[in-house]
Amino acid sequence: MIRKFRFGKPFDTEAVVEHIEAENGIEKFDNRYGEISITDAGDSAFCYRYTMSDNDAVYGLGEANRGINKRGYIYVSNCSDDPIHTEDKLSLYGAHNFIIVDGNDKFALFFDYPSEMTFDIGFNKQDLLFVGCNKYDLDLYLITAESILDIVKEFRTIIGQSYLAPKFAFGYGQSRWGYKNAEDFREVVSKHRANNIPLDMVYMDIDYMDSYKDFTIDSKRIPDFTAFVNEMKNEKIHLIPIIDAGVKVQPGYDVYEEGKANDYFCKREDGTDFEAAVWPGLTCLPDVLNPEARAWFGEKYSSLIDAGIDGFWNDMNEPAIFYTPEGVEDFKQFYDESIKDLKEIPSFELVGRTVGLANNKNDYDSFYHSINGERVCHKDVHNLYGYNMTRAASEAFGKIAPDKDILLFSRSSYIGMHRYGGIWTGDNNSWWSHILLNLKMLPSLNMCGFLYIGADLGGFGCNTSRDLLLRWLALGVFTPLMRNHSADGTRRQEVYQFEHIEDFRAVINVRYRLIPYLYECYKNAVINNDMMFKPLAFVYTEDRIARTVEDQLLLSDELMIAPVYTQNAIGRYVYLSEEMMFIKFMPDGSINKQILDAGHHFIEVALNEVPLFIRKNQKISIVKPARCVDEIDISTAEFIGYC
Ligand code: MIG
Repeated sequence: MIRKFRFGKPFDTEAVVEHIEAENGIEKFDNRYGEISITDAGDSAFCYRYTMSDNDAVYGLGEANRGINKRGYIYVSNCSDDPIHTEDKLSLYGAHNFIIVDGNDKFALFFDYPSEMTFDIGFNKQDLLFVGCNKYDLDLYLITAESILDIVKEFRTIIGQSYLAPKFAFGYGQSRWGYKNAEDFREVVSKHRANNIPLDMVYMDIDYMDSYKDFTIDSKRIPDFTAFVNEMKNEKIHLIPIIDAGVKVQPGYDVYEEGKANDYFCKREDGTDFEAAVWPGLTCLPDVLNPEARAWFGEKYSSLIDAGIDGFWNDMNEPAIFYTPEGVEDFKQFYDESIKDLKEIPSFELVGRTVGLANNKNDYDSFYHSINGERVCHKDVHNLYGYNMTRAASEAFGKIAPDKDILLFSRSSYIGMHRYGGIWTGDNNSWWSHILLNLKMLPSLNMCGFLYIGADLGGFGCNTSRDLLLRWLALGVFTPLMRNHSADGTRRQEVYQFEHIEDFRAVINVRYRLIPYLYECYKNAVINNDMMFKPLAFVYTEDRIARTVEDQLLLSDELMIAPVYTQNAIGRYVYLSEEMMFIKFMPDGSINKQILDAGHHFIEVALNEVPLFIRKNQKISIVKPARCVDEIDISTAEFIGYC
């Protein structure tokens, strides 16, 4: 059952697509599911409190830090461009305000609120679940059902069907910030092909653009873009360009001129265009919350689609800000007043001030959207920007190329964006702990509607290592987006940079053997509002041990995955709640099978093997590997499992 409680005057985020009659929140909220207080006194105007029992678990929050069970920490929904995802971080790129309480009471809450919101889940007080924000304008959805899986399904039903990515998007993708010209891309393709490593996508990061201007190509780097896209097509490669949120301020640049002339950019309080520096220098932000501006910005993708492009990734759409002229002015003043004479350098303050130029709250508080004739301060709708940038593209695709299946994913997101595109989880690092974080986010994202998802395999920041990349790829085999991506300046991490390339081939081949099955699982999850990845706790609800397992997941109805995520390991421990068939994809293409009883086991897994578990009385189909999705031969399918 779903009930919707209204507090104050909420902004319509369009996260929920089903019409549900709103009840007066203050009068009608059922105290069995927590207490709500509202006040006009500034901070924490809205407070929700629920006393958790000892064994209650709390799930959800989509792209968030820490465990699958969120209990024990504090999280803040505030879309942030923060590339260092250490355990202490409260905010990442997304804002997914959906939580599920699983205990004596089973219920879920969706706080449809587009600005900063705090979820303290037993952090300040171990049995207190607290959710709060600074304005009491929101819709709160309360969902109850027999089981947690039913609750998720009910929620997914009201937020609408998830974006369905094309099948080629299940192929392997190679990406790197630093590829600059046609030759760089050609080399990536030819080295994969020459080494017989399957490949479907090559990602184009910001350097393909002319001076980082959206929807332009640097013709010195790629002289004839359409011809190049075609050349790649003939190699069965999809080129996937990046699009950044900010539009370069440059007289004569058509996107800038059009946006300016039509008032399609976000404004300062005085009505002038708000400017913020990102990669191109000063940029304007398309006002994607304004329906007209959104349609205009989306239409801009058509030049690339006309050139044959059929996939995009939207970046920097929190939106990320390196600095604003106003911020620099403040800094100058601080410099003049405090440190010019270098008498007493307040070093901590100097460092803080410098770092604080980027993604500064003052800047987010200082610009405005124009939404259906109303001026709305960005700070009140901050978490909706990436969502609506991606929505802009998706809505335009429906008009520009209705018959084309286009891959689209975003860095920043809010619930609702799941209908328009997928996400990647941003700038992780080449750390072993981030393999596990990648795994933990999968079910949490699925609860919130995001199904086409994946992390930068091998790690974006820092130098990767051969074993880390192999282990991470062995998890990536199962994630819808399987993309190797890394930052400029880090160790090269294309698989052909390492010794014994056959080991990488073995792992990536497993992906291709599973693509028909995986795509089917994914598609069914989209159509039926199901989760593709589930915590063991959602299925083995009566098994106390299974309920706390956080490094294994159920995949669809048939499988369990349990990747190795520690350095120098020869394998790992797994917990089976029921008898399963443990299979191992071996480097020679054979498949080892072994029935394991319920209980604890140590499984040995070498770096070039991929482990997988088939649940009792289930089977899956596998095919022969191919060099790209298009060449997968379905007639080679065979069943494996409990046949
Ligand atoms: O400020 O385009 O998360 O994937 O390679 C960094 C360069 C901007 C951040 C993205 C990353 C991408 C990088 N971008």
